[in-house]
This record gives sequence, C-alpha cells and structure tokens, in this order.
Amino acid sequence: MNKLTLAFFFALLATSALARAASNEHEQHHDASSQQTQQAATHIGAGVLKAINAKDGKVQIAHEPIAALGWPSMTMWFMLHDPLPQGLKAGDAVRFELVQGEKKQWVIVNISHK
Ligand SMILES: [Cu+2]
Repeated sequence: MNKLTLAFFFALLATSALARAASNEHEQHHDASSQQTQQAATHIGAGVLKAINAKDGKVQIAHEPIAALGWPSMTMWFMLHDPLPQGLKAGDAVRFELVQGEKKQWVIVNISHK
C-alpha cells in the first residue's frame, strides 16, 4: 500500500463508521417517535353496532368516516380491548375510541351509546 491508498482506505473506514452511527441515531429517533405516536394516537369514531362476537371479543360496526385516519364510512370488525359494556346491542348507535395495537390491528378501547 502506498500512502495515497492508505489515506483512501482510512477515509472509507471513517465514512462507513459515520454512516453507521447516523443510521443508528435515526433508528433510535424513529423508535422514540413511533412510541410517542402510538401513545397519543386515539381516534374517535361513531357508527352503528351491527354484530357482536363476545366469545372472540369483537364487534362489527358500520362506522362513519374517520377523517383523522382518512377512512371512508364502512362496515368492519374491531377487536375489543375490554368486554363490551352491558346494555349495548346490535342496532345501537355508538361512539368509540380506537387505538392501533402492536400488530397494527385496530382495537376499541372505549365504546358507549352515542
Ligand atoms: Cu373501517
């Protein structure tokens, strides 16, 4: 190795170390911000309870558009974080709060008569 090659070699080493440090920092930042987003991200929805699957802890709701999520109105199933409050039945107008779980599934953390 002559001096020039050596200098080039060290420059390469330094650059890749810097790049690694930078991407590490980015990942940490990304993790921190996604955790914050997860904690803060409760979305409010409204709709009509269509069906209840108490055994699996799920409800089907024909929901109104949820602007914060860019969702149009649709009928879909949601997981329930807690057992459905007594007195709620299919056909009831409901108001609910949604959070996204670790596996990206949407979970109702709060539901009540509208
Ligand atoms: Cu939907």
